[in-house]
Amino acid sequence: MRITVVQGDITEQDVDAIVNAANSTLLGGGGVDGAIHAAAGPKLLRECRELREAEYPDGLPTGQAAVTPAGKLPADHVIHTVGPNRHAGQTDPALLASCFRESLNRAVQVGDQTVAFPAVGAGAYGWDAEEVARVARSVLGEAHDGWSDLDEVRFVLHDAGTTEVFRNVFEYEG
Ligand code: AR6
Repeated sequence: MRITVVQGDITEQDVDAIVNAANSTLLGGGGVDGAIHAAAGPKLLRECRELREAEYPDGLPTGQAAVTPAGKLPADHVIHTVGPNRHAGQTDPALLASCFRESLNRAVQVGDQTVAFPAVGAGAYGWDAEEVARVARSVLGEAHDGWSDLDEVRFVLHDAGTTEVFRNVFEYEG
């Protein structure tokens, strides 16, 4: 599995799946979630509503991940995951690790081989970008069924500062 770090807009990535830093409603929001829904068009919101009604009537729990088609995006799927909200007292990094792990498990389940992640948790939910990068790196060091089928995990960071933080953690610290 190749791990790459790029600066850019995750909605433009030509990968099999992009991960959305969603909230438990699955009905959209600000940040990367808003950008993904805006670029994907109303079909994505319809898919999210159906998923919510069929499988998560009480909302997608923190640390879990669920897949929908990607509407107008170049990707095939959007994998929605809900990071822990530090501002709501969810400060356990194990929940953040679970977001990365479960997103990759979902990708493998639907046969996706290239997956792009944003800095889940590093915006509205209040996590330090370096901690997010370290948690992600640690999860990628785990071995799970099917993960060897993944070709590329790409971290797509919106701003130069966060990109630098991820580059340092992944490229210089291994
Ligand atoms: N491409 C890549 N990264 C982006 C993009 C983009 N187009 N837009 C923003 N980011 P956030 P969270 C970065 O707040 O902290 C939403 O309202 C951004 O700079 O999107 O997990 C949800 O609905 C930051 O580094 O996600 C939830 O309610 C990173 O994406 C809540 O925010 C994550 O920031 C989730 O908060």
